Amino acid sequence: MNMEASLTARDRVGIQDFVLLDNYTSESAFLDNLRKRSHENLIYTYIGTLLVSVNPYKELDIYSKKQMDTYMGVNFFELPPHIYALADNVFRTMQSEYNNHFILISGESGAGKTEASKKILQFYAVSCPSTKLLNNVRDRLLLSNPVLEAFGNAKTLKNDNSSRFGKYMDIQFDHQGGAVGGHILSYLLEKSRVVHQNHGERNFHIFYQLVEGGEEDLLRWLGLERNCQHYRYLVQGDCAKVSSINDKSDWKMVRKALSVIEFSESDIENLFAIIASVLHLGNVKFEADFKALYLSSCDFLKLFFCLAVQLLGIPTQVLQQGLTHRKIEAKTEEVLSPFSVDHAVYARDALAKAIYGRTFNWLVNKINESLANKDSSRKTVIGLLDIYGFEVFNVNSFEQFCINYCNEKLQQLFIQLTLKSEQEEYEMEGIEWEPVPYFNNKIICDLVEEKHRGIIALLDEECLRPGEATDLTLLEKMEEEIGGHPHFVTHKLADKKTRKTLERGDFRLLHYAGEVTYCVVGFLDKNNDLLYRNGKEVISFNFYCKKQVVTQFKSSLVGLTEILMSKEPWYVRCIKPNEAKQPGRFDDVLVRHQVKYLGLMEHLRVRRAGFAYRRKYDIFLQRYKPLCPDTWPNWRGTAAEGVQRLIKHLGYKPDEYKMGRTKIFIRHPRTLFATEDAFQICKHRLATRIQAKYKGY
Ligand code: AD9
Ligand code: MG
Repeated sequence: MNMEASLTARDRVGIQDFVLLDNYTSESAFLDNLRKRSHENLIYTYIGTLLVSVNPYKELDIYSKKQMDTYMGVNFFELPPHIYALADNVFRTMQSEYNNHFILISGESGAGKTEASKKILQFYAVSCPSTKLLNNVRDRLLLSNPVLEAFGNAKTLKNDNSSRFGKYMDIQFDHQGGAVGGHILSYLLEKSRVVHQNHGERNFHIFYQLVEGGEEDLLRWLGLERNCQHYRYLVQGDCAKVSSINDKSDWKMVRKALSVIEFSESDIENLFAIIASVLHLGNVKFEADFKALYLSSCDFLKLFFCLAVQLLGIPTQVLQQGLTHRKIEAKTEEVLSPFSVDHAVYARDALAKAIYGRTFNWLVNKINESLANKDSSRKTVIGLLDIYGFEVFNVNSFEQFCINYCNEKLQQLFIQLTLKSEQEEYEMEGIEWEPVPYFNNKIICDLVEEKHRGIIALLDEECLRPGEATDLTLLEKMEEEIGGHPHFVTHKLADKKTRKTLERGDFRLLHYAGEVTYCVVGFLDKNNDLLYRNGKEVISFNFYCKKQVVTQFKSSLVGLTEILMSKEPWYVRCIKPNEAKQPGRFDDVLVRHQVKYLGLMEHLRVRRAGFAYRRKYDIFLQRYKPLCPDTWPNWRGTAAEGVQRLIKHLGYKPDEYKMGRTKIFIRHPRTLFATEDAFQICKHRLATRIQAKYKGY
């Protein structure tokens, strides 16, 4: 190709790796490259080994089996960037180094995280060596997705298939690289959606799938009408039908998936009966007369009671009482006091949420049982993290607070692992280094989670003052304790101009990804997640030693961070090109904002100035020593000297590497790939020679 032609091609499709960008400190140049590529449907671009992915909002013909084969076992930078290249690279590193990895997929709501995680899983399912036995595991791993999405995803204003729970999935591999098992951890499901949806949003997909797709017999048995409009819990968002979603065919998929994952027919029946009972429960009405509260009699109620007796083993009378009366413990006796209608509605909704939440956990456990690997020999794992993305709506509540806090934590982990520790490592290893400044969001994480005076601590404290505390006293407490914090503002604290944008019951956080105004109404209640006492008895939960929701969530995120920190990280950063969910539209302002807060420019600078690969001297020497007659078969000096001798023999140029205190640092992956290729050839030769030698025996 002549120079001119290649320039034109580069002009048109941009470059594949931002590290090679001439003007690598310019945000506009970065954006230009992303825009060019995305207009050519080239949605993937690297920053070294990090993958940037721009949501195309249309099906692209790049995920075929043929494409998978193309990427399988090929060095990372030899082919155009692809999520399969990343998946393959992770897999091969795991195989050669026999250690554990995780892929952190991040980006805001609708950016393409869940799709990316599915592509990775599909790649492993197809590309890993398989036997008949493993095929089983493979199918289950793949089919766990539609089931969990049916029960844990929903249409929101941001995304027609928005994840409303966090998911971390370990895929376990044996020595030969076969996928032999898996394990899923789920994080804080947005249960409030079961009883309430904002305008333009839906309940969890499964409800609509059941009503639209459920077989006649099944619906009859469950007493359901084939009409979503009949169910209060399905119509609050006023958009039961969504053009991008086919509930009928999704239902078939879920049914099939459930049987492959080894749910028995009775498990499946019970599962749908519970879903139906939630719908019936939602239609229960209450009427008050002077002294008492009654359940308005209707068919739904009978059906709900009938299912409750069958499934949950709760006698009708207990349930009826639980929904209408509070039990008050006096000194020696218990007294029943009737609810107001509002209280009764609250108790009903709380019960529905609890039933659904329990069912979701049960589902995850069942899936885990089916994915569990029975063989106890040591495995290596690749973890996939796909959580709900950062989101900002017109009105943001407790749920957004938890989701955005979770994203804040993951951003902190990313900073910790890439920008911070990378630079600290150069310093520790004595490698000359010009520090790259970056925004550390620790200040926001602390604001939320600091002991005693962080928002979570204050929220919990208020939850422990029942009867006295309200959402507004929480707001006052926050104003008192953290009023001066640069990332926190309320109506009272704001200057004149900002005040106009805040209501009295609002507080605003300046997150790493932008400002979010939260309405404090409902915070205490949702954090308490209470069932009235009778309600608790009704589904015999062991609720009494329970921690508040957000504190539980905080500790589960600490647990997650520990799991991740023990593994080698890889990153996919997803970008949402426009708010309209449309193909071919690249909104510069929106994308620039994401490039900024995802820390991509800083990451690029560190990559540009830094080293793509590093290994401890002894590990490097152990692997590559056959490549040099001085180090093979045994090297008697120090590992560092051995490595020095080895790379001299291999002809490494001085600017291609640096020798640190304990590790060798290699600037470009291609240097290492060349060494690895030489090693593979050498290994092959050695094996042939050994075979020839022993042939006569
Ligand atoms: V959320 O935080 O769960 O609300 P995600 O998970 O980041 O969000 P998701 O993967 O669900 O977003 O993508 C949103 C939609 O974009 C999908 O339903 C697809 O319609 C579309 N999408 C995303 N990635 C791709 C892709 N690689 N190819 C085609 C895509 N369409
Ligand atoms: Mg998602």
